[in-house]
Amino acid sequence: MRRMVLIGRSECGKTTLKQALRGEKITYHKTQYVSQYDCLIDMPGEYAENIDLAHAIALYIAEADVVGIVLSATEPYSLYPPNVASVSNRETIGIVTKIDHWCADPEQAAEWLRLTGCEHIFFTSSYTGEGIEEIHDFLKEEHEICTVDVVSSRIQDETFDKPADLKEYHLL
Ligand SMILES: Nc1nc2c(ncn2[C@@H]2O[C@H](COP(=O)(O)OP(=O)(O)O)[C@@H](O)[C@H]2O)c(=O)[nH]1
Ligand SMILES: [Mg+2]
Repeated sequence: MRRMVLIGRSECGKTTLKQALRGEKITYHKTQYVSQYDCLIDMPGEYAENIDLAHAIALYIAEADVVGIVLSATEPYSLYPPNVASVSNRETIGIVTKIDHWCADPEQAAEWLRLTGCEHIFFTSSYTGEGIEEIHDFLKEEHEICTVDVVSSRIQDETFDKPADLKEYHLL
């Protein structure tokens, strides 16, 4: 899975989305610090709301493969300046959250996210699970991941179970 950093104001649904993406039980948890060692980097909304903290967002973008700009479908306004997605050199996607909410206006949120420069928009509800699979598919690695286990079992097979083919390794 590619590493994604979630950016968005407090209460827009980042932590709940993270729980849904990880298949965890949905429980309210106020984010107090950045989970930078995780595959999903979640940060307190204050980082997006406070200019002094906002500078630190660049550090976490550098740690990630994908930037997820999160906006709730219930928002009456957008926090993001136009074309802000272009300041990052990572692939940037827009994530509309809370589409199940009774006062949700997903298209309005998507329009604001398109203005930031996001071309790919995901419509999600962490409560109903809508859109979660699409994000999983998007974050999937394109190539096979070679874990230490895979490498060591291949070495075992090739070196110990049969004599090494020296021609194949261009040693003859
Ligand atoms: N209706 C609805 N509410 C949600 C959804 N996701 C989050 N919430 C609620 O929105 C509030 C803030 O969510 P949270 O994930 O803590 O936001 P964060 O501050 O961005 O991490 C909580 O009360 C959640 O239960 C959703 O998909 N649908
Ligand atoms: Mg949070």
